[in-house]
Amino acid sequence: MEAAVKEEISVEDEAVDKNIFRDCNKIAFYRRQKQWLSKKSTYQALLDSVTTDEDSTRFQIINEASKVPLLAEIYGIEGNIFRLKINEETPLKPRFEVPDVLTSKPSTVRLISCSGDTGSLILADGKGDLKCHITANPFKVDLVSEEEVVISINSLGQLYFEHLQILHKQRAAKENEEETSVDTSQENQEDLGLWEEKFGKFVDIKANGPSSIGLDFSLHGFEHLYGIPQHAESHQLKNTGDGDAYRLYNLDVYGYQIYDKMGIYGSVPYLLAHKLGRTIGIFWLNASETLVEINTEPAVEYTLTQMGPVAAKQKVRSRTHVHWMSESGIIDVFLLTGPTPSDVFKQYSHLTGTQAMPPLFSLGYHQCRWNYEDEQDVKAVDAGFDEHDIPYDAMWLDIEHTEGKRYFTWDKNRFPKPKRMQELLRSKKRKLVVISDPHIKIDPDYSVYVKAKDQGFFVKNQEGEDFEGVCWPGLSSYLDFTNPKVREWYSSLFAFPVYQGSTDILFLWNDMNEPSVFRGPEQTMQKNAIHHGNWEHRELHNIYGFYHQMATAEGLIKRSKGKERPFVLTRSFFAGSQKYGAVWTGDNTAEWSNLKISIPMLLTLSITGICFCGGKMSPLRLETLISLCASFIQSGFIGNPETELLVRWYQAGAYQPFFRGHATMNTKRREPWLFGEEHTRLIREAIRERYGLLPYWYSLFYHAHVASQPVMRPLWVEFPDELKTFDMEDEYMLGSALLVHPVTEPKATTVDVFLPGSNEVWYDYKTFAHWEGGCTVKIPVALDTIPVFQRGGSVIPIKTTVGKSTGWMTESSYGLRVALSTKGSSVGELYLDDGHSFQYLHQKQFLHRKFSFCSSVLINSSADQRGRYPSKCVVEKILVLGFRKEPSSVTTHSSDGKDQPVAFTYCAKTSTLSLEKLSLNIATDWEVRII
Ligand code: NBV
Repeated sequence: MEAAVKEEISVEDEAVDKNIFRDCNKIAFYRRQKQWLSKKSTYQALLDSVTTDEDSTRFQIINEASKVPLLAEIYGIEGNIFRLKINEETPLKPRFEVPDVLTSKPSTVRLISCSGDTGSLILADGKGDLKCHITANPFKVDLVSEEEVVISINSLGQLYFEHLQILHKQRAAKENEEETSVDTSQENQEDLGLWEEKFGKFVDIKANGPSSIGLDFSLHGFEHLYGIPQHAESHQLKNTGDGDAYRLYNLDVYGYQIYDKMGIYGSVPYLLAHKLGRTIGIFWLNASETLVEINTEPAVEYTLTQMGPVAAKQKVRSRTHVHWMSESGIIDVFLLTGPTPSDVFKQYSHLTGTQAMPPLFSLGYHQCRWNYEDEQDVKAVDAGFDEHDIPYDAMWLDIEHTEGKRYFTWDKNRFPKPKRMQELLRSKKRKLVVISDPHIKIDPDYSVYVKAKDQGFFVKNQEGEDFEGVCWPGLSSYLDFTNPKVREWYSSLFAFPVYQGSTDILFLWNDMNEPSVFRGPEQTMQKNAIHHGNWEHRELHNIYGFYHQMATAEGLIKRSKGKERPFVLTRSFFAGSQKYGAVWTGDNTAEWSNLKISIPMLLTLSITGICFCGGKMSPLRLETLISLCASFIQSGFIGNPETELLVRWYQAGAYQPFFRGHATMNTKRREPWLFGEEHTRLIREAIRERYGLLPYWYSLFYHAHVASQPVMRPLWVEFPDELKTFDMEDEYMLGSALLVHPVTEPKATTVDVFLPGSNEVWYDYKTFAHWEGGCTVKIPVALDTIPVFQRGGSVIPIKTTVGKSTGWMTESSYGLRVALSTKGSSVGELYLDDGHSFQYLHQKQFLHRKFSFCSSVLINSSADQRGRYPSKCVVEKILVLGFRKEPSSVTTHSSDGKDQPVAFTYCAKTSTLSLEKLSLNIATDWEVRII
């Protein structure tokens, strides 16, 4: 069976077969909504039905044709957020409302109704300037700030709500009894897929009939929209044409096509819009298949000629219409009103949570392959890193490490003593990460299967039996992670005595959790499979992977009795997945274009809360290209472009939040030292640069964790007033201090780097050359160049020596890179804790320091007095960039009043002051005075 499964899924296939997947026109609810909307049937709010309580304001909405009442609820939520819910007032049975994504019941603020005229209602939150204007007929909601409409809801009349119905046959029978005729005109139109929808050989029988919903939002003055991952698309969302929409439907798309709006592994139904002076967000909380259309109407200027002799001009602002359509559930939408990008990030994480604080090791380099053959192989690769002086933190094992893809087991021949292997890694201060997929092999001798089956923990089919589908182990059943009991049980499987052969250095990787079902429709689960609570899979498809990662992360926390931070990488995700770990971008292709698109894809994930994200380096089909390149060399071509791609991928990866090398099965080995000495050196350099910057990375993650700010940031987030940055996606910021422009073109000799900000100054990270902001500079690049620039005004903490892994660097000294602003000042931070436990949270065992440079004095002071962490580490080096004149003396001044002179070197050519051999404890207050 296993061989058959491998044959079925050819891992060498070149391009994705798009016929396996549906486009909009093959999606029945899309066709239905389009057809119905063309009839322009309107909804009316019945404002005499308004009721208000502590939490919300409610009123009925009625469609002029169907007359079935809907109930609208408007909530004001703390932090300038509005929530609009629309559901059927009396549905035949409850409709699905997404649980577990909101971190808690959002704290509401009471909305006060101000006077509106008879056909309208105005709600205000009583504090700020925000108001909600509800117009009765046709129903429309305007969100107003400072007397200006920011967002209009349903101004295009695209509100759409399919009411749950009795199956028409039953209804006909019932109504026959009552001797009335039934209008079956709609039901007869097979292509509307009301009760049954065909796609290829698959038929989706819909027990609840059509249940789709839709609504439009007009964003006034906004032309730049971002978000709604996951698509292999540009960072700025594009307008969608006819029959085209961004699809949110989690799918296993091997070798996905780029610049395409088809849904891939994960979905975050959350979109941001930005214009000069304002950023907003729309979070559409729905876990069923969702489509998003985007349409920008540019600004227009009318000349009014009837105004008399002087022609008057009237300007109509540009606006972008966003049309959301979901297959099922209710309308539950949050409007995040900003006004700054940072406010929107806070508002979103107030709802869905912030990035989990990762264990420090997980920010290092990860070495993966499908598969490392056996213990001996692991040992050899591990030794290879030391031999070549390349740091790495975690070794990864793919599906072949198990006994026939039975997760939580070990192949006895390949890995006879998994604990011994882990002890070896532990002795090197490294970790092991193993894969655990959600499908469970149907095998009466496999205890995980038997226990899950006995307890009824699998997703069910229509007949009420366990759903069965084919995946890596052959015929499998799928755990129903939407059931809290299943999650609890699954998490208990990670307990050390239960997961035989596991130790506390073993962490997890969740793959195939879209879920991937090999012979299923679109390679996933039938929509009418049944989950806990009798919900159809269609209602919650997009949240399945979220729950898998949640259960895994909880398992790792539980096995440590609540003490240790988990690390779990997931392929599928939903809004809020950031609380459980990291995400990667799946099975990409080894082409330059794929390297290039990894940047916008990660930027999009980052601004939608998922800060811990990374691409896949040395992706699946690199092997093909490498063999090709060998023939190039033989036929006399100079250079080795394909190895060049590998190097560039490492260099880009070193500056992305999650940094892992991976390779597919049947490929030649691809460890960093297998491409000749020069390339080994370049890869070593890139990885070592990453390790040198770990204090900065870790501090950024802390900031993401406590203050919701993304680690990897599009330029527009840092420079929201600079129009030119709004569509930039070939460069980005790491925090607010580093600008990175990875080389993503073959044989590049220069890259054009835009350095934003008219009052900014930027320093080349390596040469210290500097430029004023607001210009594009041509930077010469060789194969060892990673174009990185430090922003004037920032202080970056680094490690001065790099060890074999993060574990070897705990005690090593710090350096501070002080880059002066045009005003000669700068600030920065360092966050530090034990790197693995929750003591930073429960016992406040952390150190948060602030560095500020002003009037030639650098001060190290506490940024958070609550934290304590005994660190003996010292600051050993300080580099001041942009220091205009050679100092006459430099002294350190400690908190006990002692002054000490410091030796320094000054380079007038680069305006760089360098202080070395310092011994200033990182944890105490001190000053460095430059005279
Ligand atoms: O588990 C095998 C692979 C894994 O290496 C890869 O990273 C995942 O994205 N997995 C997909 C399944 C195989 C896909 C062909």
